[in-house]
Amino acid sequence: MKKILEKLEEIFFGHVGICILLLCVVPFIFVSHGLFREIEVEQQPFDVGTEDLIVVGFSQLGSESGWRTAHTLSVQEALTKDTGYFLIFNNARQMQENQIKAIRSFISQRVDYIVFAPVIESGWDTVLQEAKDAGIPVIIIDRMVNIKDDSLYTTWIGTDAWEEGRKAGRWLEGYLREKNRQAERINIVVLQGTIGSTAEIGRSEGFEEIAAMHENWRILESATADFTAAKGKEVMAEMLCRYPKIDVLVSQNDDMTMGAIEAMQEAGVSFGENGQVAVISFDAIRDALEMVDEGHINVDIECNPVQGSYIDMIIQKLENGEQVERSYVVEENIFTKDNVGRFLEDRTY
Ligand code: GZL
Ligand code: ZN
Repeated sequence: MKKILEKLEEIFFGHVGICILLLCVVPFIFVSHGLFREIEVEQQPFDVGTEDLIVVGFSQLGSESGWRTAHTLSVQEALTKDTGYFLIFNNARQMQENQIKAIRSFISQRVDYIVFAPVIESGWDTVLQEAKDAGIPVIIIDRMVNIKDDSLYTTWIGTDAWEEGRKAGRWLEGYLREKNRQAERINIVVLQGTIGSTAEIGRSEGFEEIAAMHENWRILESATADFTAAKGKEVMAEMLCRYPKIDVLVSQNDDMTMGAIEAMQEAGVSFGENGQVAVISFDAIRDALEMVDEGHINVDIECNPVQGSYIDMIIQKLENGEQVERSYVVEENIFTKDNVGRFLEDRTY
């Protein structure tokens, strides 16, 4: 948008020419040239040119989990009119085609930056090439893309999903040592997130890397529950029917863990600190940390959703013509009953 205004400024001198043009002619030109194509993207009709705001199109992958809600909030709180931004937000409801449509609409609206959290890693080469051809920088956030030409995005902000998976494996090693069960056969089931998403790939591979060092660990089954509580309950209920003895549940986000806990309660299977099934979860959202504190979840591997401020810092650098890193990995913790208490009170998400 800013680029069009600068162009118009070149053609007509003085503000009057612009105002007259904007008020009566420009909308017609845009509509007749299809620049404002009808799109199912939730967008506020942004006030063209009255303030010098940086227009950012944000394609969020969904609203599937408590973590995602916190992630969206952190972006919306960082990119406000007060901080100099006009944010166009789209929720893709965990469907890649909705994200591609949203990115295309941002391109046709000539936003200044595109920010997006890719639902899965594959399938982005074409639309990111279109953004590059339009000269719009792309900032990837949270999950990662798997593309041929890495120049199609400017930078990535996120978390180390592989390290999160390894942390889960290392915690289990310590837990079994403590219980003197290192040599016992350990039956493990895994609730995976969206298959092909960075979080699922990293957490699966990271945990399996540690599990491969213990031939007495048996991963009975890994199945996706798409990061939602409802699917988590459904898949866990099936696993409880299929496997008479489950020693460990590895659930790749807290929402699926909450669903799985309901399934275990309904099946009369004990879990958590003194239960039959040790529960390993990921995300560390507040509700789950309370369950760590109560001993219902043994350990929660944090994935930090507070990433919005990184976008603001990066865009400011780019606006000033400064170099930015190729990636920004946010800090994260691991919570057990021993340390969760001191984090609970001021946990905002
Ligand atoms: C992790 C993020 C995952 C969370 C889930 O980086 O992509 O997506 O772990 C969310 O809660 O659905
Ligand atoms: Zn409780």
